[in-house]
Amino acid sequence: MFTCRLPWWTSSAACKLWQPPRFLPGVWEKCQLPSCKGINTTVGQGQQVDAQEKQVLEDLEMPLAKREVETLFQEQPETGNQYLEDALLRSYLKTHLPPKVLEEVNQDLERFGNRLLTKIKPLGWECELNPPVFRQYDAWGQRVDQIVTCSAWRRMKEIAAEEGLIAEAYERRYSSWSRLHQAVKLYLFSSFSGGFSCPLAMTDGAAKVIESLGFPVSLKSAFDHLTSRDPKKFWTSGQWMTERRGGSDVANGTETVARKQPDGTYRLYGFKWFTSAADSDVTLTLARVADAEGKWPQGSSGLSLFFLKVRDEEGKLNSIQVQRLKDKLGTRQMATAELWLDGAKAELISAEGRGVASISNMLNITRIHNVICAVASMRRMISLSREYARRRVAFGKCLKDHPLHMQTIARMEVQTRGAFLLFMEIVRLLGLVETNMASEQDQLLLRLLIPVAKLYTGKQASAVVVEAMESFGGQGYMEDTGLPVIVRDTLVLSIWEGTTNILSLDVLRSLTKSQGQVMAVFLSAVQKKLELASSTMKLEPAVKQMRDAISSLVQFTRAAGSKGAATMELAARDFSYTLARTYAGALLIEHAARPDASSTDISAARRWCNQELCPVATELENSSYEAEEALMDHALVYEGSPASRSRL
Ligand code: MFK
Repeated sequence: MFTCRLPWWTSSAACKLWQPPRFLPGVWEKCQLPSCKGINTTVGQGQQVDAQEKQVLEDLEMPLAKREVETLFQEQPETGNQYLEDALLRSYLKTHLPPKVLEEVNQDLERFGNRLLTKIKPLGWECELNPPVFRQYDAWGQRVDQIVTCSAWRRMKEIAAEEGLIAEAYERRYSSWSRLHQAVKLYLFSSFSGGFSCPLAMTDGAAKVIESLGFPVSLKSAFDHLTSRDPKKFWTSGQWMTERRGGSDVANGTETVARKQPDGTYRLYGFKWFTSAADSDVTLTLARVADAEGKWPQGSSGLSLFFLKVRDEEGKLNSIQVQRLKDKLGTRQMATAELWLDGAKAELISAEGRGVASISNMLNITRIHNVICAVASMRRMISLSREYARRRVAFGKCLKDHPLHMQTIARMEVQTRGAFLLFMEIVRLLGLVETNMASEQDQLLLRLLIPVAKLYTGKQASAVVVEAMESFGGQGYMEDTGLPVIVRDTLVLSIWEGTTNILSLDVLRSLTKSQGQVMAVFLSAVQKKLELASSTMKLEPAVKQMRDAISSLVQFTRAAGSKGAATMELAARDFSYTLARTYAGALLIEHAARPDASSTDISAARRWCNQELCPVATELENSSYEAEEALMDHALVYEGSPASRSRL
C-alpha cells in the first residue's frame, strides 16, 4: 500500500489493520453486504456458494466480526453542557456583564444547558423524525387544511415560553443586558430546537414591530401573548412576505390586496408562496390597499403592513386555504406552506404605504436570529467534531493527535470566534437601543452591522458545517448520525431573510440613507478597538494588518465615491465582506487585549487578521467593478448558452 510509505504512520500498528483480507476471487464482493450487518444476504438471495468459498467464509467469520468491532464501529461523539463547554461565550459574559447580572445569568445558562442536554435535545431529534404532515380533507371529505405537528414540536413551544425565550428580551430585568441574555439562550437552544428557532425568530420580530408602533391598544393583547412565559398563553407569529413572484423584490412581487370593511378591518386576498412556521397563531404580512380611485398602487409605496390571526376562536382558519407544504432541503421539522388568503380578516397596523419600512423592524430582528442560528450551527459542529477527534482512532492514534486534522478544526474555530463576537456586538447594541441607552452612533452602527453579520455568518456557517461534516469522514454523511440535518438546516441561512446579494444591497441602503454617516461611525468604532490593543505587543502584527486594511477601505470608499452607483453595486458583496472581516477582526483584537486574555484569544485574533481583510480594495485594483468587467461577467456566464447565440 503506497500510503504506508508515508513516514509519520508507517510504524503505526493501525497500518496492519487496514490490510485487506486475502479473499478468494469473488468472495470479497459476496462478503461486503453481510459484513455490515452480520446478515448473509448472499445466501439469503438464494445464490449458490461453492464449498470452498463457504469454508473461507466460515474461517473468516470470527476474525471478521471482531475486526468490525475494532475498526468499523466508532464511538459516538458526546458533548456535555454546551454552555459550560463554550469557553469564548463564558469569557465574553465574564468580561462584559456587571457582576450581579453575570451571577444570575450564569446560573440560568448553566441550568438551561443541562435542560437542553437531558430534555430538549431528544425532543429536537423527535421533531426531525416526525416532520409536519398536511391533511387537506377529513375522512368524510370535508376540507380541513390541517397541519399536523408532532408532540415534541408542540412541547418546544411550551418550553420556549417557560424559558422566556422571547419574554426575556422584553421584560428587561437586566436593563440593556436582557437582550444579550435572551440571545445567548436562543444561541444555546438553536441546535437542539428541532427547527423551533424559526417561529421564535418571527415571534420576536412581531413583538418588536408592535413595540416599535408604540403598543397600539388593538395589539396590546397580541404583544402579551407573544412575550408570555405561560405555555398556555404563548403565541408564535409568522412573517408572510414572499409571494409567487419572489421573495427578494417584495415591492414588485407583492400581489396581495386588502379590501377595507365597514368596521374598519380589512380582508386580504392573495397567494403567499413561502410562509414558514405556518402553524403559528398570528402573522404579519404585506398587502396593497386601494387608493381613493380604487386602484392598487404598485411598488414599495403601495405596500402596507397587516396583522392577522391565523385561526378564529373556534380554531377555524381565517379564510385561509393551505395549498400544500413546501418540500424543502432542510428545516423539515418546521411546516412551510403555500397559503391562499381568500378574504382573511386583518388589521392594518402601519400607515398606508409604509409597509416595507414597518416590517423592516421585524426583518432586522429575524436577521439577528439568523446570525444566532449561524453561529450556533458552527459551534455545534465544532463541538461534535472536537469530541469525535478525541475518540476516533485512525492510523494508530486519535484524530486529535494528527496535526493536520487539528489545523482544520482550528481554522473553523477561528471563523466561529469572529462570527460569535459579531453576534455579541449586535445584541449588545440592540440592548442599548431598546433601553434608550444607545447613542446615535450606536444606532447607526447597529443598522449597518445587522445586514453585514447576517450575510457574512450565513456564508461562514455553510462553509464551516460542510468542513466539519468532512471531519467525521463517511460517518458525517450518514443520516442517522444527525450531522446531515445540521448541514441541511444551516444551508438555508444564507438564503432566507435576504440572500447575500440582497443583504449587500441593504448595506448600501444603510450608507445612502445615512448619507455616509454609518461609515464614519464604523471606522471610528474599529479605530477605538485597535487603540485599546496598541499596548499589547503580541497583537502588534494583527493591529498592523487591521490598520492597513482600514486604510485600503478608506481609499476604496474615496475612489468608489467618484465612480458612482454602478461601481458600488458591483462592489457591494466584497465591500460587505470587508466590513465583516475588519469589524470581526477588531472585536477579536479587543477581546484578546483584555488583561486576562488567554494565548488562544491572541492567536485567534492574529489568525483572523492573516486572512485577506479588505477584498474590496483588491478587486478594485483588479478592475473588477469596471463596466467592461461587468460585460465580461456576462460573457463568461453565457458562453455556449442559447442566450449568448441569440445576442450575436
Ligand atoms: C433563523 C431565523 C429564521 C427566520 C425564519 C424566517 C422564515 C421566513 C422566511 C421568509 O419570510 S424570508 C423573507 C424575508 N424577506 C426578506 O428578507 C426580503 C428581502 N428583500 C429585502 O430586504 C429588500 O431589500 C426590501 C424588501 C427591503 C426592499 O424593499 P424596497 O421597498 O425596494 O426598499 P426601499 O424602498 O429601499 O425601502 C423602503 C423603506 O424601508 C425605506 O425607508 P424610508 O421610506 O423611510 O426611506 C428603507 O430605509 C426601509 N428599509 C428597508 N430595509 C430596511 C429598512 N429600514 C431598516 N432596516 C432595513 N433593513
